[in-house]
Amino acid sequence: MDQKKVLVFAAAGILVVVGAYMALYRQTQNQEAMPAKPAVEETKGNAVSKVVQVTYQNNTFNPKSLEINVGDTVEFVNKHIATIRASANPHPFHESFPEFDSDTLQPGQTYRFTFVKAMTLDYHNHFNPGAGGVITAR
Ligand SMILES: [Cu+2]
Repeated sequence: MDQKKVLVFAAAGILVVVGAYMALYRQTQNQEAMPAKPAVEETKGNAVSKVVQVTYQNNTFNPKSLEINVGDTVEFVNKHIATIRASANPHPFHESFPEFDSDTLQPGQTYRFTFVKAMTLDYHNHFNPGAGGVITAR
């Protein structure tokens, strides 16, 4: 084998190794680009549905009044020092919209609810019924 052939084989070998490395690298990058959990914005038809946060702290929902689009999700975050429960009015039986109920949320826990129809939801913290809020889905 002369020197020229050796060089050609070496070059071809390097190309194969580099090509394989790049293919693997690209695959890794694609995996990293995959979201670990559902994206905050998800497209449904033409509309973009959002996840909007409502926090609870110092016996207050924030924001107290919230307007969203049908299809949006509201995420309740308990930043309070005590257990809360977001429930539809009226207290104590929540009969205006019982399917909304967050059940018990410990401090730090969250509850997500997706509004699938246009409505106005008046709600409160079941463990402190004077603390309430309103969500309007259009
Ligand atoms: Cu209640």
